[in-house]
Amino acid sequence: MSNYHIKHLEEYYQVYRKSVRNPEVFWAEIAEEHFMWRKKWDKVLSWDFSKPEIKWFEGAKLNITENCIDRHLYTRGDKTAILFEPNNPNEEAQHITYKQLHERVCRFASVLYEQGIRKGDRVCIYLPMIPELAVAVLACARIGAIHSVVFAGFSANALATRVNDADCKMVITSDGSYRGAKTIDLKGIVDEALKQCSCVETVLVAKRINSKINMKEGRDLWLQPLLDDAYHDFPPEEMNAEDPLFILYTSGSTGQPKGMVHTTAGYMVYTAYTFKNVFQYREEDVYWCTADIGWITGHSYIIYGPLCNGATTVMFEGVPSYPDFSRFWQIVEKHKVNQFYTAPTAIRALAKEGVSHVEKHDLSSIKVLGTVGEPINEEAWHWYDDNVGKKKAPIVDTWWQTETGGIMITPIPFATPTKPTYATLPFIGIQPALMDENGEEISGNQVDGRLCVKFPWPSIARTIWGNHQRYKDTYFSAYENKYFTGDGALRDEVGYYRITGRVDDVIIVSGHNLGTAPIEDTINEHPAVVESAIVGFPHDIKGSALYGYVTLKETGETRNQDNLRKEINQIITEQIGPIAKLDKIQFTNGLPKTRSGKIMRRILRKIASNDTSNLGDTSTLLNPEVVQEIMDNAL
Ligand code: 7RM
Repeated sequence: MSNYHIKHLEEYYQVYRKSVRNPEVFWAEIAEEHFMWRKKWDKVLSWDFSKPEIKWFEGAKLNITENCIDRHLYTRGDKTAILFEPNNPNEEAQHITYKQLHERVCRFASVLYEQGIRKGDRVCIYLPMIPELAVAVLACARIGAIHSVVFAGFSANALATRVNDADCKMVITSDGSYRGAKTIDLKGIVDEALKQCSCVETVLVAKRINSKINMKEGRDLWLQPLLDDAYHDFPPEEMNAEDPLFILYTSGSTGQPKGMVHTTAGYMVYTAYTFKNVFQYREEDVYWCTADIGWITGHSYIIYGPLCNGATTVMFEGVPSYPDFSRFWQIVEKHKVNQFYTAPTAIRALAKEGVSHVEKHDLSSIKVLGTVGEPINEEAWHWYDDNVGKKKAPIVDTWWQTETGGIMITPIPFATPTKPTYATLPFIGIQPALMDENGEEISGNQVDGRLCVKFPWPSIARTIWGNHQRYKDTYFSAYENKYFTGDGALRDEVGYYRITGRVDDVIIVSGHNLGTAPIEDTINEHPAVVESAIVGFPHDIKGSALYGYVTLKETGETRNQDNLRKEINQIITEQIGPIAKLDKIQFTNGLPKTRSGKIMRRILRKIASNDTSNLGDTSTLLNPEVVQEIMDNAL
């Protein structure tokens, strides 16, 4: 029996028990046998959820890129590491071997070094899904700089907030990006953002769309000539186990996004181990995760987890709908993809277009299907199972978070029997708990509650950049001595988990987590607006869409309401990004509030979802009269 590669349900239970009974012995064994260390650890784990402080493999020294690249050079140097599929299907795919990746990462690391970047410096990466993005991430890791990837769909304002929060010295971007038939002026967005950032000294610009852009003298440099002149070998910096590897921002329920900090050794061990088992990756397989590297799924399961296992990982630049809705399946056929990992929102969008697109292509290479990002509804699950997996490929519904670094609750394909809409069982080493309203853990099965985790796992985020107090308040204060996920879940009769969704004020739109607070703040900047509240409502394709209740300064506002709606969505687009636009905007004379002044979102959610038969307890409402008015005018 190998603890590293689990193949049967019996094995899962055995290894799981071992991992829970003696976590330190278990994780030390995994770490020892499957990774390269410059120096071994002195202590496997120390933790205290009340501070909170969590350390794994303390005293160890390593570099994650040595594990992701260098160690494969002799055994699989000519194997494709990254398989790049461009936006335009007529542009040739690129097969970047482990040897080539090594050289590209070394050259990029040399450039960073030449430009004054040192261990511990923060580098913001704002790039489309092109090879330079993966190379830049790995180059930072190689020299020990902390990367902060910002999804290239975010607006200038959102970018500026993140650059400033992490105090980044450098931004890496491109002249532009392709998105289906459109191009996006990324460099223009960076220029706009950097008007608000004084910390950035250098901007490296990759060429992608060959557009004419403005290069700011003394700050902006074209990347390619620097790479051409750079040294092709760069020794990996020796990092401590708990040195930060990256910061990745996730939206919170109030204001500022949270810069989740992930550290080196534990993150590496856990993402590699989960990747191997959750996707049952075998040496000759081609693995494809459709996420963007701007999200945690891309960090852990396009870059670090796959490369640590010497896998071939596909990087797709485009969108599922270009040139038409068969693109995903055309790519699966073309590259003979064996593991395919995507989000429910993509599955629903594709299902809506009918099965003809799927049927045109040979998908027989597919062995495992994955889903992540939000609860998958039963209909989408079956569509995926029937039409993509042809009922032969198990679906791994993987529940996890930016904060958890790696997959937490998931089936292990061919071992765990799947059940539609259930993420099923905790992964090895994960100890979930369901909590009731009184803060007590609920035991037994067929129960539901708030999902917590009782014991640390190697890839848990260690802090929020620059704000440890907020880290403590958000994740470790709701329940004593437990990590609180913010999600609700139920546990069925055999102990399978089904995640029911967020219990806080984050709404997941098309797989993107959007905090309601920053959107409301933005709307409230409009001169005609008094206040606003955003809630989610069910949407066929996006999973959830945004419904805004907006109170205007002058009741009986004489201006054209449709124009106002356009203006509101316009400022949202400018300040946050088009993903945060509201599908519905209802103008109100007031918002239902509790006596302590908190908007009762529960009621607004029910009205938005057209589910007003029972509004629940409204006795704490200060202004019950507005509820009727809002119901009467609901959209
Ligand atoms: C990986 C990722 C985290 C939130 C999480 C959940 C929701 C993610 C599932 C899911 C039901 C799933 N990170 N979520 N996966 N809900 N089933 N399989 O998505 O930080 O961006 O989002 O996403 O609410 O708390 S994330």
